[in-house]
Amino acid sequence: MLKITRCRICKNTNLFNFLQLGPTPIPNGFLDSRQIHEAEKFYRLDVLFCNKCSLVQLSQIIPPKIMFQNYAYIPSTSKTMQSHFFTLAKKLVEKANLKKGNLVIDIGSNDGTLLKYFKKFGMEVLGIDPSENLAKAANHEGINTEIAMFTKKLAQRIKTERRQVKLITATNVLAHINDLDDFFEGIEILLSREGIFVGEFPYLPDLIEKTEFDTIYHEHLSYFSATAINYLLRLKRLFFREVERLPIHGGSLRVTFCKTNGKQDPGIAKLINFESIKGIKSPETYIAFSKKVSGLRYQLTKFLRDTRIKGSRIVGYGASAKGNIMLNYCRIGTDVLDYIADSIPFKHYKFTPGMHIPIFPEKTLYQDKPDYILLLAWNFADEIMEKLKGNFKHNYKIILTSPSFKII
Ligand code: JHZ
Repeated sequence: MLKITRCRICKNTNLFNFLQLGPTPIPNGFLDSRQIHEAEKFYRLDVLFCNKCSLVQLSQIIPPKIMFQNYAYIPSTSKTMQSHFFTLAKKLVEKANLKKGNLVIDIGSNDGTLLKYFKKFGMEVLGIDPSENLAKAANHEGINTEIAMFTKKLAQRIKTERRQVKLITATNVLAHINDLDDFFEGIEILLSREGIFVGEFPYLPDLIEKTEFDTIYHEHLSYFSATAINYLLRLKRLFFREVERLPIHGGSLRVTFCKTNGKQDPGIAKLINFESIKGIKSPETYIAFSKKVSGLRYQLTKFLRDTRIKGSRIVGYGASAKGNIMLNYCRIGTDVLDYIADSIPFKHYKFTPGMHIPIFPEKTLYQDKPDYILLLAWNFADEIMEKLKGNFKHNYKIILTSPSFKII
């Protein structure tokens, strides 16, 4: 396990360790009935703040081979992600002035959900993703995918074999990159002069505002603000062209970078100013956040314990990575949740890492009629509650932890 000694963006060595989520298993590491009896690896989750460039980052780095070998995040399983990616593809075809047959590259392409839409719009596509299981599925669906991490070296090979491209996308992957210098040198090599790079990632001020500490996990090495991104780009030969806040994943930021210094979106300066007012550059903000996290744990665990003592039954919904952070940090096990219902067959009849809660198909829930449902995939709250309303004819309550702790 690698421990960082300096900031990933500005190389500052004076980093403030403001939150320790404790020893935690890799949150996408679902276990089968044999593995729950085997020794499990736990890794520290300490969160550092850099007072020079404001990047928030993990202190430890787990080798990608361990993290992504059997990656369990599959965006195509949610309508929310599908419509998000359709809208994004439609918007970018126009914005990047793409013509039929133009090549679009998606870094961290996962199961190819985004690229499928670009293909529908007549583009040639290439995905890059280190997860063998997902890349194989994408190739099977006709989405040409390289099983690799994106590096400067890979960018050089693609440029030689093909050509530079007008559009490179990277959604929910920038936070996963350890060597940002190598990554952006690769972008500079691969992006054509008039090309655009569009990235999306969870937005740090939303994470703080809504106490979304469960989105802090081993694969998310960095937690970006526009301030930190701006600092990073000033060190690169790329220009910060546009910014857009999005509701997806509890609040994300969409950024557009270019190679030429054109007209900058005034929203960038406004957002950096907003972040300064919200205290994104001051350590006190992170000390207060850390206290909010402990407070949320107390509120949730007290409610769950009191509810169980009254004899009510509680189950989880959405076996997500963030859900496993919540369960491990709050020590919520089968003494509280009978099981977790989930829509992804790959997770059915497996167990969650660390707390070993069984995962069953959604239909179990509809037959079982529990009193309370702890929503562990709150990033899809609307979609999930819509589905529950359609399938549940008895009265139950939902326990939400984000944007705040509440029972609905
Ligand atoms: P899931 C994701 O994390 C992916 P995660 C990633 N780690 C990231 O960067 C952050 O967001 C931002 C289930 N579900 O994987 C399916 C239902 O059961 O999207 C999933 O198992 N019924 C790259 O892992 C889980 O919920 C439903 O109707 O926290 C969602 O977890 C729906 C819609 C989902 O989030």
